[in-house]
Amino acid sequence: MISMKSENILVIGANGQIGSVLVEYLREIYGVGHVVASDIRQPEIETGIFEQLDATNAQALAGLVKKYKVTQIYHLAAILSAKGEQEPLKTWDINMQTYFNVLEVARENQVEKIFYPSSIAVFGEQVDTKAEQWSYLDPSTVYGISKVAGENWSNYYFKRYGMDIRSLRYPGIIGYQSMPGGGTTDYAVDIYHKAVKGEVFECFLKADTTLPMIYITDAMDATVRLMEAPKEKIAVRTSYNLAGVSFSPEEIAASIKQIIPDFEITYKPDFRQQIADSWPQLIDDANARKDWGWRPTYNIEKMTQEMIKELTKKYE
Ligand code: AKB
Repeated sequence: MISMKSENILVIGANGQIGSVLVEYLREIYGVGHVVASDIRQPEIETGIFEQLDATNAQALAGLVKKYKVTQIYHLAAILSAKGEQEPLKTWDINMQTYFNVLEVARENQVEKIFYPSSIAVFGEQVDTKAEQWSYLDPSTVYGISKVAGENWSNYYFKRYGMDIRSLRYPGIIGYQSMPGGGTTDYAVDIYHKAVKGEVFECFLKADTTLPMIYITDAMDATVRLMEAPKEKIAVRTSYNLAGVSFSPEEIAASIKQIIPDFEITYKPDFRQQIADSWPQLIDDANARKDWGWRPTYNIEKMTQEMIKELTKKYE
């Protein structure tokens, strides 16, 4: 059930893999004039209100929140796991500074709800195969460390100031609309583009590296479902585990071969293998299912069919 109350939503990091799809999804629900897209870069095409914003600049952020009487912020700007390892301290500064700005500007301006994306990168070596909601968090990347810190700050602002902050630990997100950048799960989008273009795909992970992933449609549904759930249903104020499908490069390649039989994959693992090895293979999302009715609808076959169908149209 979507609330009938009028919302003014600010999406930070709107040009990224999740942001570019989420903005359109939110505009369909809340109306084009009620969703302000913002990013440090100009978008290729503007489909509604866009504001250039460097989220490390708290004053500029406060200006937008006041200008548009913002009631909800989706804070999607972050440097991801693989890219973050190139410049650990810069990644920490950017990921944390932008989030502190969001928290403080939201507190000072009575923003009603915040969405904070966390990640399966919060888990580390202590989790063997399956991550439970309350598994130990010992992340191996600076991105993961920043997400654990962000989760705890969310909980702190909830407890101390009563702020309604909601969060999901996203697995790798697979979608045809946009490209990811700087993540360890990025291969699982790139592989479809190469397959549809008839190119050989060189995978930077080993054939049997199973990781948790989710199809973009399920990810959008989970995000808005969480944000629209009645406040009293949100029992986890750090971040909810979220599961879609888990698969390895050889499994996704096999599903592509069902449709494109001459598709070829080769393997050349790089530094991202170590990051992937530190992550769980499976996620237990029982709390999300119980608290606000989450259910994924895509398995690997359905996802592959849709990816190939949509990308074929794109490259025609
Ligand atoms: C990454 O690979 O860094 C992201 C993530 C799982 O958070 N896609």
